[in-house]
Amino acid sequence: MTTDNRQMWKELGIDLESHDALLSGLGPVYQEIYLSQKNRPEGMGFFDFVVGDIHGIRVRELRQHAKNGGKVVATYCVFVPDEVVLAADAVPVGLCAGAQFSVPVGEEILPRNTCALIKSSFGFKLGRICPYVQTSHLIVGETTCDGKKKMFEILAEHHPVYVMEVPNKKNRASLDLWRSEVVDLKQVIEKLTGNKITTDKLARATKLVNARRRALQRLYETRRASPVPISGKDALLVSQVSFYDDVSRCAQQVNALCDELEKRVAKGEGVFPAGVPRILISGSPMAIPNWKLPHIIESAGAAVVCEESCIGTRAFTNLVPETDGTVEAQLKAIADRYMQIHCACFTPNDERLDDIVRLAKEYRVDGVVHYNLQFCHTYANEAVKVEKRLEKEGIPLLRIETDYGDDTGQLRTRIDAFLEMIRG
Ligand code: BJ8
Repeated sequence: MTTDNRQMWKELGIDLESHDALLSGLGPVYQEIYLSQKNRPEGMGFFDFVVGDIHGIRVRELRQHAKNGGKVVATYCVFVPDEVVLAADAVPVGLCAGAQFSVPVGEEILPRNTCALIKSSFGFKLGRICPYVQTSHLIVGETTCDGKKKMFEILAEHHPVYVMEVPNKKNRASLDLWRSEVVDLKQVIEKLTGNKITTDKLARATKLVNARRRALQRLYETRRASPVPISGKDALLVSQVSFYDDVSRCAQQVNALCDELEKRVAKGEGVFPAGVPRILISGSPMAIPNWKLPHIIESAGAAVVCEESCIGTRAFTNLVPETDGTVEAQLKAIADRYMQIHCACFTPNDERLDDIVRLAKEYRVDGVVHYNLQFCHTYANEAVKVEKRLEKEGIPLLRIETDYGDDTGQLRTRIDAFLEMIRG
């Protein structure tokens, strides 16, 4: 850690003592979970480097952008359209929300029976531990679940917050509401930045974000192979980094990694022996640095080959049509693409069940692990329908409910039993 970084964190109002504790805990965990893996693709070097300096270089870039008069817009959900932010020359950044470290800080104010993702993200701001949130000029929240939308009210006492209304149904009226929310966001971002969003700028931003989506789609394509050329943990890390790295650099690095992975696939090389159980994880998102579940699954001798999750397929499935129409037509195309995200906040949400079954088949999985953050009621209740549907399809399912705490022993026992059942 450089003196420069410390000076920057100080200027950002970071609580240096807590922050030191956070970073000193992260290093050994990363070593154990990531760097100890065998036969990793060389292209993961970039992502190791990014995590190795997680609160350094990228924060510095954002600060430089701010010093040049630019704005940084922070988000917690894949419903907030990056295209609109980028089109106003602002930088979108997905905030960390996956650390146990900040949960107790969040619990000082929020009820304990709130999901860990909400408590962790709130705790990062309250405890002044996250330089990304400190660098941001605005947090754009959403009304996806009750816990989040009420947390944003409290967060607004500590940081500028704007909340988009995400509807709960997928009918015509909901689509109209969501389209108008995207138009309103454009106005909010224009006001924040002082920059006008034009057709050209929106077209450029759309291309940029689509390029990142295409790169991630390509990455996931390689995971259909058997043996799989990259571990689930590494693929998850790539998805996590894509939320806060520069959009175009990230797409380039993911594509470089894919060049290597495609060669591996062509040669029949994998990170695990052929024939290990292939697992699809479905459910709540795993925000950085939440790596617990894939680590346990892969340590038990299986391969995670896909995530039906917002830090996974929901983030990149469906591109925004690259139309050259008016700003209104472009915003409509953007809004319509985002309404294809099958979050459990919708009712009904059968499209998600279809997605799980489709992905299970496409990735030739032997079983699905449904991952539910404790106190996340939407995913917990939807899991009942997931279970019924997978039973009908004859796909084995294990339902896990957990938080960011250390329940590794208990989870390992359940996963071992599930894999034993799969192996027959
Ligand atoms: S689009 S999944 S990123 S809302 S886990 S905070 S739902 S209680 S994160 Fe999500 Fe957007 Fe949906 Fe995706 Fe609430 Fe559940 Fe916590 Fe959640």
